Amino acid sequence: MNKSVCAASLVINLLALFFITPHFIFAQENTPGNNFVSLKPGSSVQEIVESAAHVVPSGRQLAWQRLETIAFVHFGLNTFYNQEWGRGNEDPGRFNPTLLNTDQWARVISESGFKMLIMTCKHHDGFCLWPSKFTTHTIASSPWMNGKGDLVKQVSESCRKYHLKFGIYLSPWDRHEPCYGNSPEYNTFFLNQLKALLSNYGTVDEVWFDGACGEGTNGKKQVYDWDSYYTLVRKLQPGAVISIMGPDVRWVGTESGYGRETEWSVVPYSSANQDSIAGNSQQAALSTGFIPPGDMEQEDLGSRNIISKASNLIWYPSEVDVSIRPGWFWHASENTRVKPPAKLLDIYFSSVGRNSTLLLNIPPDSTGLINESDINSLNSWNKARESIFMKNLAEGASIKPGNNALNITILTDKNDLTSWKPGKQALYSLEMTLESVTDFNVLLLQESISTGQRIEHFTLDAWVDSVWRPVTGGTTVGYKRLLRFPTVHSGKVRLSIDQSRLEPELSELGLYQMLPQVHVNPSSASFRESIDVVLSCDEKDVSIFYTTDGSEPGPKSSPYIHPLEFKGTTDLCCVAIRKDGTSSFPVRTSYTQGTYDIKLKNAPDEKYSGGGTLALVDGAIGTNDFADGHWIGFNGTDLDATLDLGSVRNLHEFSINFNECTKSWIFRPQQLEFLVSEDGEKFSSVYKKSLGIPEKDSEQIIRVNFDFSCKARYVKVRAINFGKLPGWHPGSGEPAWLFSDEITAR
Ligand code: FUL
Ligand code: CA
Repeated sequence: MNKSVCAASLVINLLALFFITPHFIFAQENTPGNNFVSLKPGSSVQEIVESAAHVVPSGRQLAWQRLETIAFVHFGLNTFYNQEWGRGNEDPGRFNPTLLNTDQWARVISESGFKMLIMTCKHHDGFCLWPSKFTTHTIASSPWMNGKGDLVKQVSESCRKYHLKFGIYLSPWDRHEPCYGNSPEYNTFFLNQLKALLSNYGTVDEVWFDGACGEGTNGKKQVYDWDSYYTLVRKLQPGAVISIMGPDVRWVGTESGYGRETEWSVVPYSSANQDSIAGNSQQAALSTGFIPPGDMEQEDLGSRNIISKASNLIWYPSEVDVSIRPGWFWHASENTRVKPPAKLLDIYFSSVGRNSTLLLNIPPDSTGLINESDINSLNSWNKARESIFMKNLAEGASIKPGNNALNITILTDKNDLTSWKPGKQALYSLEMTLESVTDFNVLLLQESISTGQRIEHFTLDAWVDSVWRPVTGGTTVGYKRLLRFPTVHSGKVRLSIDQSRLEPELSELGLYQMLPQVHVNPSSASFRESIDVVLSCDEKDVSIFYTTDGSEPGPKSSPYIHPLEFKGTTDLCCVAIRKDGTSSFPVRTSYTQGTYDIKLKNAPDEKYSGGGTLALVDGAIGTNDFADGHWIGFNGTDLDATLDLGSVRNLHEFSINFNECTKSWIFRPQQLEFLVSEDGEKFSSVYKKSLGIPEKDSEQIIRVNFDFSCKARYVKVRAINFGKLPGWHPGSGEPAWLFSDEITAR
């Protein structure tokens, strides 16, 4: 996906969220729990904290939270136009998936552990994947199934077949519909579409209203009648949560896949009078200046400090939406950029493991199938989660007496509905002797949220070398908290709840071991004559296997014994396998024989020479520390490098890194260009972009990576220095530094 579009959607999402209406009235129904509380004016902090501890999810919110992982499916005309945001003038004639099979979608999604599928029935381009009666901009005008198909129907049926719940995404922003912007007329149009989707496709469990919103074809801004939309959803699908621009589920505030470490599901709603909101909610929202907790930059949305200033509190849990690819829609060029299983696992720990649900987007391709590359990544991700969470090492532990007669099985029965209360005291610690002395590096905790979210701080210690050593800890737990830490070898642990709003209620506790991890040193490099490569693993009882033919190694592949010596260009793939068969993720590296020659037009600064120009192609990547010896720095001048690959090769991927640290005067280049040539004389440009302007306190590595197929022997990289430091900078007017490392052309 085009970065500026992605950024734009984020900004629009944020902006849109500022105008969300506080719809207490919608939030409140659907018991069992009271998910809203109005605080008495003048309440003490203690009283507010206790009230917060009693706010609980509504029935639909609880059911939704327990799903944990949900798949998002972006599919539509954009898939055929190779774009992210259609303009609304696309030709339905282009919609023609020749192999479409929604059973394949549902099977892949359900086999990957997801519990619901949310379908983009209509995205911003206005194109409907069902034959809507209210517009001709639908699949009925497409060649697919001679215009007789109903994709929403097929998807909903496949979901039922594979035991997936079904959710709908219907974009309020419609760039095709001519009446968009004539507010009452479009609201009726939208309600008609919504009604059709909620009436004809069985049970709907989530309705996802996007925050992205802009002008329609006539340039007018639409005023959405959210109240009517919500009323209709409640009437026709009372079990469905309404998300993002809705009262039940909150957008976490980022599309990166990473939620907050401190994530409260109980957050303030503005100090508004409930009657007036019920009567006239839109105006009330605007006049009270209510700002919803949608902005990720606000790290803390519900701690004591925040709720103590609130007038109303609401159960409003967070959802982390992220795509398995750079874009939300499928693009052929992104088949090689599917997030690898290790990244998906990291996202899982940082979303589900941080008291959120994960909404992972898996966009089918233009043939109408989920692509092999996505399936492979999902399979390994799912296998990894299964093997990590298969054996809870806390199972069978004996509890130190005095802990309110806890039977550990309540916490290890994989059932979040059975739970344990330590008694009246809010602080307590739970000491457990494990069945055996063992290795672990993951802690799982679950609170019984049907009685509220209460834990504010916890720590885990382990008995190592006859003393208690701190292992990990955190703030919130909520529905689920997962923490990773360096491997501990111990047979006794102690969980302490150091701070809690009221007596906490734990439903699950687990200790697990991550997959083994292989380390490869050096990781990808170029060399002149030969190179030695060392493989290792942090665990003792594992064997390492490798291949050099591109295939994924298994226990029958070559075992690693000594450092490997490669004399020619080699692609290496290795895994570590435990005795019980648990395998690490495969690690792939490549070693290119160093016919590389690299010439720089401008000499780098002596202090930041990277130890020679080869530093730019040696496979050792510069870290966040610009002075780590890998980075090559230019003071006021440009990077102008020419690589000679030795012979003409087929190239398909290019990348380069820049270090930016504005406080140390290191700025990104203003412009970057890649050129290629077969003869070293005639170069043609394959990439040219300006890299934008940094934020004031930017400290980051900027990686530019793009795919382009060509034949070339020479690659020229030109990065134009940012120039004079800008007015706001203490060094204003002085020349900026440019720091670069690792150019790849593969
Ligand atoms: C955003 C949209 O603009 C994107 O295209 C995508 O649908 C994402 C889930 O939400 O706001
Ligand atoms: Ca339990």
